Amino acid sequence: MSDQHQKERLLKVVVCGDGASGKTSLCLRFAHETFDGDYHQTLGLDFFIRRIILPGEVGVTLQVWDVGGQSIASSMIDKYLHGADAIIIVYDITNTASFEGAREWNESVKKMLKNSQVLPALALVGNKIDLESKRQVKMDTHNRYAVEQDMGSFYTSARTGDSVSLIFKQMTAQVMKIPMPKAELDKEVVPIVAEATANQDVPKRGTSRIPGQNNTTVCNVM
Ligand SMILES: Nc1nc2c(ncn2[C@@H]2O[C@H](COP(=O)(O)OP(=O)(O)O)[C@@H](O)[C@H]2O)c(=O)[nH]1
Ligand SMILES: [Mg+2]
Repeated sequence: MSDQHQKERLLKVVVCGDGASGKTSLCLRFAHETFDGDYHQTLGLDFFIRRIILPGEVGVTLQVWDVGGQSIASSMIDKYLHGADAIIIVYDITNTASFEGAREWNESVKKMLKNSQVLPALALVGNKIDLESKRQVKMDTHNRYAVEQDMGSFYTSARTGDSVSLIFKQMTAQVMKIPMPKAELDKEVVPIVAEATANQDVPKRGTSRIPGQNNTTVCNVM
């Protein structure tokens, strides 16, 4: 039941992983519904903000911290991670080294948080699934690592937008301990289909979804 007087929550979500894995693109897709095919290295830190509505009309504002890939070696990293409610570790499925980078990020994050009283929710994100034909990191490798490390597991494309808002909704629901109906989550998940690499046009978002089922009254991203 919704509580009219419930205070609106502000959550801190930190997005990290190796450079060029698609962190900024995922943040831009989530916060502004845009995609930029050019690479602009993130120096230090960027911020994005977006409000989402979870089941029960619970409004949550997400402050997303987009951490530059080189920050893993920076003395600022523990400050960036401090107080995070959720940490999203991104790698590029077409780049094995970036998966190794994701493991290193996870180990660093866990080391830094070992004395924290409340542990943030953790997620492993394999990005660039629109480039399925160039995949280097096996799904089995990803899945086993996510289970072993007790991380949420996602496959996304910042280019097409597939499953991007799913990460943020599901992680927020986990932090807020709000059950997400399976039917709602299923609407966000798009089957992984290889795309012809000759076509460089950005595919229309959601073209593989069932027509008329993109919008939800239960869980909206605003
Ligand atoms: N094909 C494809 N390219 C992507 C995707 N996400 C990011 N990119 C591209 O990968 C490069 C690095 O992305 P960026 O978001 O800057 O990576 P970051 O360094 O992790 O922030 C850019 O050229 C993006 O356009 C994706 O899902 N699919
Ligand atoms: Mg970046």
